[in-house]
Amino acid sequence: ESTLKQVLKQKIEAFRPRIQKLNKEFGEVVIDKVNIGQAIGGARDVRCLVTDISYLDPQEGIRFRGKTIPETFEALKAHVVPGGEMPTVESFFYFLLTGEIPTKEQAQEVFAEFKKREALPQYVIDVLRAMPRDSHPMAMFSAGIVTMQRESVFAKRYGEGNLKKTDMWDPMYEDAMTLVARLPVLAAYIYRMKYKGDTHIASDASLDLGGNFAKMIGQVKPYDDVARMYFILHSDHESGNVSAHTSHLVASALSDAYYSYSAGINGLAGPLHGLANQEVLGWIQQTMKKLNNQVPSKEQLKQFLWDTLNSGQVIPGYGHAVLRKTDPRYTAQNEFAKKHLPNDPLFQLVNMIYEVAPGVLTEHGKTKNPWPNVDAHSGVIQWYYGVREWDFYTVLFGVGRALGVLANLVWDRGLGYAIERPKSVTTEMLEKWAHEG
Ligand code: AMX
Repeated sequence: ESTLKQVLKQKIEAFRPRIQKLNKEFGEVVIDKVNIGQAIGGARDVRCLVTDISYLDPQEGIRFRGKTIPETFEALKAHVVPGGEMPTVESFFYFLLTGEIPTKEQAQEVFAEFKKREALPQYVIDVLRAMPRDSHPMAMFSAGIVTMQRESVFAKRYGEGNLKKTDMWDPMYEDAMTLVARLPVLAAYIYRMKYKGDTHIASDASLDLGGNFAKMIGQVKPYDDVARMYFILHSDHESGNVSAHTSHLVASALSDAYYSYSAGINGLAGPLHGLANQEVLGWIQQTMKKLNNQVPSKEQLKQFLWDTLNSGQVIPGYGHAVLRKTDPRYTAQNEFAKKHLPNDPLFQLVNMIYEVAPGVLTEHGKTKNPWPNVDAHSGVIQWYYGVREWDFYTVLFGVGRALGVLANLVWDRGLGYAIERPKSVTTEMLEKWAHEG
């Protein structure tokens, strides 16, 4: 059994009494209340989910296991691939799952585990190939994932009828490891099938998950670091966002990781969530086109922003349901771009939008957060390195998001979280309560 699994077992068992005690002895302690606006408005800010994998502070942004993004990269310094600047996804996943920085040997074990599991079964390829070639890559990605459900160790063990609740995390871990290992291979297959003349590049047994993904889609250095950075930055954003929450909700019915993450991917595919990064690039390109590919002046840009808002559209990549400042995931990408593509015209435009859009959005007066989120930046870096099929950008998000979601699902089973079942009320009831004040 792998060290990671042993460490997890210890950690989960040591943690479980904390949840049991809270639930048994303090279950009645009130931590929030819900108003009509929240019931109508997407449960915004209602505190009713628990996770220890990451926490999103409205001002400061995400912390993974208590560490900010720069602190996370610093802590994983020993796992930077030689000649590169980003740590391996393998070391990061160990950290997300356990909260501990792995040793070189522990990260190497994760690497070896992924290698053992990564091969994409032929039947998945057959299903992808049977889909109309113009299907959105997110539809293919989701279908590919759910197709592999037949291999779920969790579903099999559950079906045998003697799986104890406290042991459920074990087969969930097995499924999570297989899924994380296979997702880059699945994503690369879709990419090459759809956009690169159906020519494919074999997986390289010597390369880490990020480096291997770069190679399989046909990229060279430093794109391997772009892949690692993307997957890490997009991994987790606490539990209430659509992709994480959907996966958690589905898994709460004891559906396995394949069913759950496929559902999460379907949520990520929405334009208000993960699809925003594709929309950002579309919006930027449109803007450039209108000016014969010249970088606009600030005045022109201001006008484009207003035109977008006045036509009833949102400015993609700006605003956030929780964040109230610039997303540190935006900042991390901005720093990478400053170093590697400082003169790229699209990058310059992204920076100019950052100077102009917050003012326009503030004047517009609707959004609670006029600052950019992760999606305002991601597409531009991809475009620069030649990944120009922007339909595909959300799939990259989905490969990364799996790390956080699946780490959460393992812990959900470990801590025995219940099936989700919030209560609904009728509009008549709301009106009655509104009337009564
Ligand atoms: N442009 C224009 N209007 C915006 C806006 C933006 N970028 N962001 C929010 N608003 C509007 C909302 O549409 C809403 O208008 P309404 O009252 O007419 O419905 C109003 O401002 C209040 O919204 P909010 O409380 O600030 O945001 P929210 O929590 O309801 O929604 C989000 C958050 C991200 C969906 C929203 O900011 C948005 O649509 N942004 C653009 C799309 C985007 O970038 N999504 C990616 C988010 C990150 C991710 O998940 N990948």
